[in-house]
Amino acid sequence: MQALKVLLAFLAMAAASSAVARTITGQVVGADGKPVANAVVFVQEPAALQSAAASSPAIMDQFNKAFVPEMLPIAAGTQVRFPNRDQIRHHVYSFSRPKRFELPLYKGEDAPPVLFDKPGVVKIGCNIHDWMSAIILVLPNDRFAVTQDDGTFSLPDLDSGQYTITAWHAQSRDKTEDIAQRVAIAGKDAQLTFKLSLAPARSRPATRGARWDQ
Ligand SMILES: [Cu+2]
Repeated sequence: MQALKVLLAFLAMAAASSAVARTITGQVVGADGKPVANAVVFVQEPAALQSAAASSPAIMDQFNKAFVPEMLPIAAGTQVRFPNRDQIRHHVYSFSRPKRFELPLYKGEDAPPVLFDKPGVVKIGCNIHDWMSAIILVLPNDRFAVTQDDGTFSLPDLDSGQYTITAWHAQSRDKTEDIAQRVAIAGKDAQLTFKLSLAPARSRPATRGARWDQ
């Protein structure tokens, strides 16, 4: 009888804890141990996590002949708008495998939104201004976080279960699957640290804003 009581108490506890969503916090650091900002930490598996209801489109502006932001993480199935806030025309395109598209020369809000339905790295460019570049990181689901200046991140709202979590950065030499970590969430928050090997940042060409390209 005593054993049954203990078992019932344990089951009640397990049920209560599984109903509470948990958070994974942690930090992304470089090979030198210094914090890495603007890394994206995301749930790789299970890929088919329930995402929140389809939200409004994400935005990648063009302003002063640059994409803003230069790195945009989104969940697969999200539409992105590319409003042009310059007084000149841009011609936005990508040749990347997860999404090939082209928005021929346009101004203002004239370009239709683009649907990104496959996970992966989509490099964005402008046909007119070679130095304009950005990345849209299409993730398997909406459980992702971007690291702060101190390299920390917080992935909230995770139910109990097994997850594969990984980290990506525009300059990372590591494949996301090689640095992925398995985590069991069982009624407690979890902590993770990712170490990335970063390539040096590419410097911007000095031609930015030159008259001849208008
Ligand atoms: Cu342009």
